[in-house]
Amino acid sequence: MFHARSRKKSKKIPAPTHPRAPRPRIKGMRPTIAAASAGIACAAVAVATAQLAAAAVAPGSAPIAAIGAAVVDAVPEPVKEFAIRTFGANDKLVLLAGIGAALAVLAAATGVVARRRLWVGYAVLALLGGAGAAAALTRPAASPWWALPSLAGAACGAVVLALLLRGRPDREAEGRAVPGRAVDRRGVLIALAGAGIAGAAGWRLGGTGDLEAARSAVDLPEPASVGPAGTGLDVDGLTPYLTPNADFYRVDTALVLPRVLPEDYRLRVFGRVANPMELTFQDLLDRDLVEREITISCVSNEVGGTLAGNARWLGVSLAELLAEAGPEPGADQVVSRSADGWTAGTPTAVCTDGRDALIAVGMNGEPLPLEHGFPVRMIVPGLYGYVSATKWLTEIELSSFADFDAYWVRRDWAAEAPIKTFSRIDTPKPLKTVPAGPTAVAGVAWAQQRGIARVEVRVDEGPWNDADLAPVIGNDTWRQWQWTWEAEPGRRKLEVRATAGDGEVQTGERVTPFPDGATGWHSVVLNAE
Ligand SMILES: Nc1nc2c(c(=O)[nH]1)N[C@H]1C(S)=C(S)[C@@H](COP(=O)(O)O)O[C@H]1N2
Ligand SMILES: [Mo]
Repeated sequence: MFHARSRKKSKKIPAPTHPRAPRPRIKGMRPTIAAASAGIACAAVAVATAQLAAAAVAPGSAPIAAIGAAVVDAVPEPVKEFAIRTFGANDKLVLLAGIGAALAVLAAATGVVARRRLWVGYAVLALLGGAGAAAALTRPAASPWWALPSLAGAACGAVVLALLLRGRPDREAEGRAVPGRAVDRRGVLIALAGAGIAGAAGWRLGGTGDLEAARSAVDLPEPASVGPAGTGLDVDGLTPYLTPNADFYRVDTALVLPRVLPEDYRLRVFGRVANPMELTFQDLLDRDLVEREITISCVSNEVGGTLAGNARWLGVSLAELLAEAGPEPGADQVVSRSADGWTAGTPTAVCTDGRDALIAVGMNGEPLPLEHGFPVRMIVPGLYGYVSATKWLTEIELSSFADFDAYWVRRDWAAEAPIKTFSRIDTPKPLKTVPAGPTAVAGVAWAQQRGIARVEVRVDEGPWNDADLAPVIGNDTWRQWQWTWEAEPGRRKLEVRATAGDGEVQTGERVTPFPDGATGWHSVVLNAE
């Protein structure tokens, strides 16, 4: 009551302006800014201490990572597609930055309110700490310890809040007409500095240094069986035949890289099998390894998109492993699970039909990069990644399609998803101006398992022209193509289509990636002059 009255009064009777004051101050602005920065400092301390605690528990247990992961799992399909389309490979960064920004705004507002009603500050901290802990505990890989970082962060934030907004609500303390607690401004700076140090330490300790070291220490054995090596065409602007690891597309739901050290690694093969098995990383390396060139691609790839890559994968035959485990009749689904609880479901028949389905440990002559599943992932030629290419693989459970829906199937993507015939123009680029006359048109095409038999290009919906194809080593890799175009001046449209090894001509009907992969011919519009 007293505050309310005094505020009203202050509106009616403006404080006298000192004659020498350079400019009138907006009343209450400075204490408000101080309070907002106190709120941000509290949040920074809370997040930083949580990050530090998470370095000891698991990086995924940090509140921002956990809430982000929960958001990733919960967002409706159209939002996810929009995010991938708009932000591409930066979608994870955008999400984390968004959460950080929302938190900063909330913290500033809370600081302002808490100057007068301290309990609101504690309540918000308790709510956020609880939300972080709940999000962490519901992560598939969580242990009860995963609640700790959020709770520790909230507790530290509360202590800092009490220290920064010390004393009784007191308008005299500000010498202004706006009531509220005095903000310890020096304390705000100290808290921000402390948060910076704790956050940096947490970042470093929770970083990937030990994983990188473990990866460097892996000595991959020579393969017992080496597949043929493809060669590429040499055209400027054409996607290289083998994708370097550093350029390989990355798609997964992991905001924080799952940490799996080779010495701790176990692959469990269980479920509806006669002989459940458990293999260490060394057990895998000790088996006969095969090396094969296989192109993998993502179901979210749009017409003309780049969510595909071709690598030499080194690994254990999945079919051999399954033969030893002995799937029971009716166990028609191989459920693969990652260290962070993501799942894919692959038809057992596909895994055992003689194709090079692999439990992979190597990629282009190196241990798997951390982002591509270190130390062990699955690769199954012919199926989109979400139903076959589990990274950070730790479990293979024999089940049935009737009994289990994997991660994306629960989100209404198709349960079975063979790769659709795809072709793309890499060069020339859209909207480019090219000189009239002979122009190299080139790109890649793929239809894993069936192979690419033919690629055709047409100009302005004229007749189709056969492109030259790179030599082929098998049906599981993409095939580069090139065609020399006698460009005539004007605005031109180039289109490409492929024919798979089984005679199927790529359809021109445009459909979106959801629910089982995009179709349609890729076209490029440009100017010739
Ligand atoms: N653990 C895990 N594995 C995963 C995914 C994932 O989200 N989590 N995404 C899959 C999808 S959708 C694709 S397309 C491929 C991509 O593999 P890459 O990132 O090595 O290119 O990984 C698959 N394996
Ligand atoms: Mo994917």
